[in-house]
Amino acid sequence: MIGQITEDVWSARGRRVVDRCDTLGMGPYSDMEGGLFRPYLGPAHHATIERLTEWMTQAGLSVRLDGAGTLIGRYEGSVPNAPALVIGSHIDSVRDGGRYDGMLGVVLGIEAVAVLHAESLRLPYAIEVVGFGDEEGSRFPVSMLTSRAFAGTLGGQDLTLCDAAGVRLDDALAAFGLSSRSLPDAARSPADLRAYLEVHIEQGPVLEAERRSLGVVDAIAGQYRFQATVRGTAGHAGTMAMSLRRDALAAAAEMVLAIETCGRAGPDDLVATVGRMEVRPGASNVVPGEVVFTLDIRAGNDVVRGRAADAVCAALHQIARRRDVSLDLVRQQDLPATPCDPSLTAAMAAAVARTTGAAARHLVSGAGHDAMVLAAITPVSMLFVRCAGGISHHPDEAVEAGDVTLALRTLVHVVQSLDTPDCATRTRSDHDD
Ligand code: HGY
Ligand code: MN
Ligand code: MN
Repeated sequence: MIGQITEDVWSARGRRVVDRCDTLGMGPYSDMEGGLFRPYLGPAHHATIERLTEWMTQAGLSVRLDGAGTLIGRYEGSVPNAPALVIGSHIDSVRDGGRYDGMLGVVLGIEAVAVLHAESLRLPYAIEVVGFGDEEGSRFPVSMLTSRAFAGTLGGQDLTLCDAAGVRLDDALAAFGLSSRSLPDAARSPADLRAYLEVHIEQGPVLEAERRSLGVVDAIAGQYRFQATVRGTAGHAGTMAMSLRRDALAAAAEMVLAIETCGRAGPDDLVATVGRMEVRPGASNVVPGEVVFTLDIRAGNDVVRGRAADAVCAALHQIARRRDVSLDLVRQQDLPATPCDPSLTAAMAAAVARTTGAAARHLVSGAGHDAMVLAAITPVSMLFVRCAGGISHHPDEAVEAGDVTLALRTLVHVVQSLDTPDCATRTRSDHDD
């Protein structure tokens, strides 16, 4: 076990995690001026991998890039080829996003290994710190591409998927020095892995409202992604009589309100969102002929989510019929609600209690995470860190260094506690951090 580490050293390490996330929150680690946008396989992704490789190497990790572009740092254990403990999150971001969503879990994982490395401590299993390149789906229409490649659940991914600029996924992989043929090589065997731990900002208001630094995640809400295409008739804004119009945007607008009504009709954890809409031809003096919009439906319970999706689909088709427009509604993704592993979560909760002095707050995550994909091949647990105002997917996303320090101490504690056969039941109260 690690020796006595002073409060100052822990605080300095927590501070460094925050500073590193801040460093990566701007150019060249962002592909947008004046904010953060780090899409999968873009120049910022490449620059970020280079910087993370530098920090991983300093922390004693040997680094590689897998076939999907996931960065993997490995810290060998004392028992060769024992199943590895994986710690990680995603390094991509939404457009004009925050500096800590995803990246905090990767940089904090590196710092946890740096603590062990500084003590020349080797556990009886390897530790891998991973940075998934696409969790948000902010470039291509589907999300979790790289953790699904890692979990071997990518299936016959449509490599002809295009980003907004019309660049195909397989061409983007090639431009990054990867090949679509190498995607399957990223798949890991469940036998290789011991567990997956992800530290992530809460992206919600609960921990702040209850004045808590940390929380543990019992389950992650399931999510659907749809793409809706509404087609009417484009026409001259000055001469097309209102009574003759098949206005695709007016129909889509009514559909968005119907989606909101369905979302509000369910339990609090049911949410329905239209995040992006394209209006074509998009001229001020042309009645819109076609509208494409995204639809995101989530709930902690898959029955509730399924019923809500059915209600939304029925409502949208009814609006299309009444307005004599066509509606093409394609479900692009279905990520089931995912429980976290109970014994790992108990170990995480015990570590939170030890580092914070208070019983851990258990939460359901409304946000999706790579952990829901990794759960297909290994037990997963998530640790939430308070974020200011619960704000996320926004440049005002913020964390307190003190909370990050507590998260680091908790993670290091859990990592060490997993070497006991019954890690869930034994709290290692007699141990230094
Ligand atoms: O959409 C989500 O929940 C995650 O931020 N990708
Ligand atoms: Mn996100
Ligand atoms: Mn995230």
